[in-house]
Amino acid sequence: MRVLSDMTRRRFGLLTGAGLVAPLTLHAHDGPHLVEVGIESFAFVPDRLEIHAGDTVRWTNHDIAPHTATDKAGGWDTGRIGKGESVEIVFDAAGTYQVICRYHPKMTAEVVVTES
Ligand SMILES: [Cu+2]
Repeated sequence: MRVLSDMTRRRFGLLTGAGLVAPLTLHAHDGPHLVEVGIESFAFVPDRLEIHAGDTVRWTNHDIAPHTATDKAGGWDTGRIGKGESVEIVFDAAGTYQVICRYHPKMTAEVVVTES
């Protein structure tokens, strides 16, 4: 079992640096990327990501209802994301992560993290 604090970093609010938005497909690896996932109409958009270890995913909730992005296996969790809020997760470890919303378990996504 991975310890949450080792696995993830949570950052609320604005980024402290300029972030580049990565394409949502596999890319030549040229450093850590920031990948955006929207949560809208009770769905993760996109609902499948392919990223590299070290990349960050920023989950932004566009719904009125609060949501979470939660590793089904329990390794990481954004916690509650309110309307208009974002939470970032840094994926330090390779693996395939099944993602759900704790409040709405039918909301699913998959994050595939390959070695950087
Ligand atoms: Cu939800």
